[in-house]
Parts: sequence; C-alpha cells; structure tokens
Amino acid sequence: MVRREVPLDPIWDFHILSSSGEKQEEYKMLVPSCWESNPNLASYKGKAVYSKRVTFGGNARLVFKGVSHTAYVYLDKKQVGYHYNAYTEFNILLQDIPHGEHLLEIIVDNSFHEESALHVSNDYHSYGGITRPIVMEEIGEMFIKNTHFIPYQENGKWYAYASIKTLLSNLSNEKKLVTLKIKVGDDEISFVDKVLPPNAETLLENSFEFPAATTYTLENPKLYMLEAKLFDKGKEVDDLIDRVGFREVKVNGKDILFNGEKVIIKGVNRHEDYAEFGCALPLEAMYRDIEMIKSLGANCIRTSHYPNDERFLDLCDENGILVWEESHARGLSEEQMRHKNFEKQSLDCIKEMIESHINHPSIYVWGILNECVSNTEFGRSCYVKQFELIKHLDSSRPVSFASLEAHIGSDLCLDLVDIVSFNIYPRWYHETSVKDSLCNLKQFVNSTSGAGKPLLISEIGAGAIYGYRNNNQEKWTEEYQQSALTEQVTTILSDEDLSGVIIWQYADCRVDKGWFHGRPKSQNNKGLVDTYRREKLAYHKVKGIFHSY
Ligand code: ADA
Repeated sequence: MVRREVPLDPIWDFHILSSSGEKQEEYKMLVPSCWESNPNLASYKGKAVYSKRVTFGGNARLVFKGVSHTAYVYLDKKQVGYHYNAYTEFNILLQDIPHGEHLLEIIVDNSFHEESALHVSNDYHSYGGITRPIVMEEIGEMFIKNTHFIPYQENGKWYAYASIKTLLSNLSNEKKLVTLKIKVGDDEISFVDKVLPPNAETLLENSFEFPAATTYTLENPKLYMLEAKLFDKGKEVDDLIDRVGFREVKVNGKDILFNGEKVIIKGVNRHEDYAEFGCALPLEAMYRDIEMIKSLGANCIRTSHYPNDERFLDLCDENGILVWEESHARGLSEEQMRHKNFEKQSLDCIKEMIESHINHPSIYVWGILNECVSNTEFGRSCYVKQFELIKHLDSSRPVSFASLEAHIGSDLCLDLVDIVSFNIYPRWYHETSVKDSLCNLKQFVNSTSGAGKPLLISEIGAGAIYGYRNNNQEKWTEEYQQSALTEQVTTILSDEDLSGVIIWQYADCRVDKGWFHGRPKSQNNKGLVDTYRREKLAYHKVKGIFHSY
C-alpha cells in the first residue's frame, strides 16, 4: 500500500451556529455520526461547524463519504470546497500545502434552505452531520483517481472479459511517462509508457480477457481484489485497491437475467435509519440488517430513495444480495422539479453515485426519481435527461424508476426504462383487492411502450405499530399488516407476468416533522421490523412466503 492516510481522530470540536454564523453551544462530536444522536440536538435543523487541527503538507485528497446535507469546507479559514447532498461521496484536492498543523473546519447545514431541491420535508428524515466516514489521503504529483471495471460476455463466453477504465491525474507542471499495472486475482495487465500531460487528467482504457475468472453468482458471490499500481521510472508512486466481480445483468423480454438466468426479485426497500444511530449506522448495525434480510429469504434491497453508504454495498456484494441503487429524490411535484437547482443537483447525484459505486457487482439496477412527475411533458424531459446521463456513464446495467398508482393511465415514461416498476398499496391506501389492482396495472402497462418489458412491484406494504395487537383486522395492528402482506406478496409471486416484489419496507423509519399525518410516532411504520429491528408478525409470515417461492 503506497497511498498513505493522514490519521483523523474521530472526535471533533463542534459548535451550533446562529443564523448570522456565530458559534453558540459547544459539543464534542463523533465522526461519522448524526448530530441527532446527541439528546440536545435530537431535532436540530440548521448549521453547525466541525473543527479539527490536522498535521500534514504537500498534496492531499480529503475524501468525504457523506455529509448531511450541505457542506462548506475551510482550510485555515479559506474555503476549499462545497458539496450538496447527504448521500454521495465528494473529495477535495489540496495542493502544495506547507508542512505543519492546519485548521480544518466543515460547516454543515441540514435545513431545507432555498438552494435545496432534493432535501425537502419528506417521508424520511434528513439528518444532520458528517454521517459517513471521512479520510485524508496523502498523494504525490501523480495519482490514480479511479478505476472502473465493467465485466461483459462475448461470443457466448461468460465473464472472461472486462473493460477497465482508469483515470490518472498529473498535478505537476511536467509531462510524465508512466506505467500502470492492474492486477485482478492472479491476472495482471499493463499500460506501459503512457504519457501524462502536465496539470491534466488522462483516461487509460482497454478490454481484457480473464480466462480463469470464476463467475460472481448470488449463491457463490466470488469477489476479486483489483489492485492498480502506478509507476514513475520504475518506482511505485500510487495505488488504488477495490473489489470486483464477473457477472452480467440483462433484460430479455419480460425477464430479468442474472448471468443469463431468470431471477425473480424478492426484496425489501430500506432507508438508512436506525433508532439509536439515525442515518449513520455503524458497521455492526448494517451487518445485522444484512443478516436479518438474508434470513427473511430476500434476494434484493432497494436503496430507497438515495445512494447508500459504500460499506453497506460491500456487505451486499459479499452476501450476494442484489441492489437496486437509486439516486436521490422522492415524490417531487412538478413545481419542485422546476426548482432552479433541481437539474444540477439531480445530475450531480447521479454522476457521483455511478462514479463511486460502479464496481459493486451486487448493483443490478440504477433507479431515479421515485414517484415524481412522470406523467407530464416537463416531468418526462427530466427523466429523459437523467436516463441519458446514466446510460452515458454505465450502459451495462438496466435502468428503472418507481412510478405510482396515481399514474396508472397517465405515465409517460415507460418507454425510457428497461424494467417497468410501480409502487402500489392495495389493502392499505385503498380497498381494491391485490388481484384487481394488479389487473388494472397490467392492463395499463400493456397499452403503453412498457408492454413486453419486465414488470416489478417496487413497493407494496401496510403499516403496523410494533406491539399493537388485536384480532379485529384493524389497521395499524401487527395482525392486519401480516394479513395484508400475505395477500400482497403471495399474489405477486404467483403471478407469472411479474418479475417480483420489493416490500415497503424493511424497517420503520423516522419522518420529517411535517409528515405526522398518517405517520404515528412520526415514523413510517410499514417496516417488517421496527426502528430497533424488533420483528413484527409480518416479518415471520413474509419469511415463510419468501422461502417457499
Ligand atoms: C411511497 C413512497 C415511499 C413511502 C410510501 C408510503 O410509495 O415511495 O417513500 O412514502 O409511499 O409509505 O406511503
């Protein structure tokens, strides 16, 4: 390992900021964590500043895996970075910094300020703080910015091939001649004597054969270490390590194919939310979710409604759990989509999501714009732009978006997707039977350009308050939720026209204050487990059903 990390102690100085920017209450804050974990700040919305003295010098990259939701970064009182969106990674390049101690300050804002188009009052909570890990990396004059690995099939031969793209950065004022070596398992490939122009980025790309590669399957999720090493006159000057898998996702007619085999989706939607930790789940809590979801018999998680912490995606990779990764947006109206920053903030989110997560073999779908305005011409133009960007960045995965029941009859975007997906709530928001609801949906989809494509139920479910029990078939009881989910899930999984179901939702989650109507305890209570992961009756019932299909 050549690239060195500058150690950052996890305890930071922390001050609440007044509206005029003055430091007020003082705390110590753990990074990563949400400030809501501090009882005094459990409902705080606004600005705060994190500060720390760090000793380093030369060139460095400050990598933030997630700050919720707007970050202004200062080094020695000078602004060096800005980022919007809680759920995507960003980094800041610091060049020619004098060696010594420096003051690093990060102002974080989680208010629904007027520049914010995606973080708005919603059916989930926009927490505050540096909620995902942060690292400071020492780099030299040249470094490997990223390596993208796309496995593919040729001439009926599975997974012997991959296209590998590596972006190199030369920060010096001189032209450099370098060699890049990339090892995947035991195979090594090289880009020899490549010229890097001064102060520029250079993309090296080619396709390679890996004849000995073992296929990544859901039963045997074989991962390979990808090690990229950069050499300047024979001396190793930088390295980057990631994990990859050889697999292929395709759509054929109405089927979703994973390694050429039809897969039926049995999934759960999951928010990053946990009673004690808010959205900043420690690895143990993530791991527990993975264990519970596997034991449920599910094979898929939808990261509703934003890109997830990469450590969670790593766990999905390791456990062979398919991931529908979604860019950030939920239920935006046309007016909200016409917000002056909506387009830029959405496209940035997609770019950052794909750039940083493209190598995860578990991701099988890129999703966008959950339940937004896919039934107007303006709305459609937004979906078109976002899908174009996705296909430009990664054309190897199918794309989709979750439409809603209210758009049955009017959705204008079903031609844009590889997989048609709808969120429907029979037996919860209305009393139409599940069978009739599916019938209406299929009739509509078949009358559109979505006909003949895989059709997935991306949300269905019912609410229950953990521990509220009676046998009166009353809504909010665990018994009612169990009976609704039994009908919903068995009807979908028995229907051969459908590609499967993703239950809304795995665990209860906190919602924004404005959402208290229909949200007892200010939570979305449709979880199979509550915010502490205590199992409701429905968890056990669904487990039986998932294991029998
Ligand atoms: C929608 C939405 C979810 C959640 C759900 C519900 O379909 O996509 O975020 O709000 O409904 O509980 O009503």
